[in-house]
Amino acid sequence: MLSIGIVGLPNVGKSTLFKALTKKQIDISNYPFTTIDPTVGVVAVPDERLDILAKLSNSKKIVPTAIEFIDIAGLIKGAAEGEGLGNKFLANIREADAIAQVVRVFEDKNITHVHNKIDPKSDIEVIRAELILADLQTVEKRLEANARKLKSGDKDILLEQELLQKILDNFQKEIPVYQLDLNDKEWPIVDTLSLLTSKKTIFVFNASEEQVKNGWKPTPELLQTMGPSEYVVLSANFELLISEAEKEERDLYLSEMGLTRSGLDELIISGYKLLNLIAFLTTGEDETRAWTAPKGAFIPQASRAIHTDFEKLFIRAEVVNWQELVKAGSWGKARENGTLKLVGRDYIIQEGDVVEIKI
Ligand SMILES: Nc1nc2c(ncn2[C@@H]2O[C@H](COP(=O)(O)OP(=O)(O)OP(=O)(O)O)[C@@H](O)[C@H]2O)c(=O)[nH]1
Ligand SMILES: [Mg+2]
Repeated sequence: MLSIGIVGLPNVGKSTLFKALTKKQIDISNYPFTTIDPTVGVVAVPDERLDILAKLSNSKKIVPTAIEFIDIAGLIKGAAEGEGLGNKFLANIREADAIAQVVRVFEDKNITHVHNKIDPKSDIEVIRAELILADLQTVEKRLEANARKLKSGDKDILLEQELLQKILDNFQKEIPVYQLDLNDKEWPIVDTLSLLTSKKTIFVFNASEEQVKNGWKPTPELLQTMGPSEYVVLSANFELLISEAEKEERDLYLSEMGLTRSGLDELIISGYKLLNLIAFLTTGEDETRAWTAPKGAFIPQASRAIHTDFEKLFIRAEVVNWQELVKAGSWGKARENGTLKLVGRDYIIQEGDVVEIKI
């Protein structure tokens, strides 16, 4: 399951955001391997296609894909050195696929800001410095371990040492790994290090309702500090409020704010985009379900999401775009009108494909 670790300074609204997210918590029983931990929440990925397809197939249940969010305590200067238990908290997000960094932009005299000043740029830089410091230790350890092996003259180790040195040089300039332009040989090495700064980052600007209504946006200078990443602007308090409201009430609140969907939905969708993921679907009487695959994946690889053996056992699949299936009205009619296709192992799965895998 896709997982996203929430980081940020203390008191910026991380737990408020997390609480709002987990209010959307789905029936965990559909995900038997999820650890039940108060700081880990499994959240359904909003997908209106599921309801439409479920109606068409008369499905007994709907299973959306899910994202796991991990809430950790606020990071402060020195977190990487163990200040404020930072080290322990950072370890909780080492395995996450991405990071959501909550940045405070709302003003509120009653809520202390650790630096007594609302300054998103500086906040981003402080967190970045802490993540870099934590990674620095990892990279230095690997460099040392490799140095001992280097005597054997192994080419792979040599390549790795060069890469590690490049990462260190960039750390000196406060540049996180996700901003580096690395090649296809280098990224797999980076992956073995589980670095915090190699994870793609979504910035979540926690604004007041007023700021959201007025269309608050990061300045060009702030955008530059963030580097290539996704961002969303939301009010964590407002998101918590509407996550507790009934649907009609929620729609009313949203339209009053001039929004078409909630900031949380926006965040989840950004996560998919950031990580280059697509959703494909299966539908039948038992269930209509969404699955996640990397963009550009061949269908056997994508079908691993359904069952790990499917990649090996895959023979062929029937595939139809979900809208075509709805237009046709049934699987059989889509086959007749030619929108449903029989594909082999070389088919690249597309967003919104409805599939039936033959093994
Ligand atoms: N005015 C305002 N207050 C907010 C907003 N979001 C969070 N807060 C308040 O800020 C305080 C801290 O919020 P938390 O969500 O606990 O912050 P946190 O980032 O999890 O803090 P730590 O866990 O200590 O690092 C709470 O009193 C929240 O009610 C917001 O959008 N507007
Ligand atoms: Mg918290």
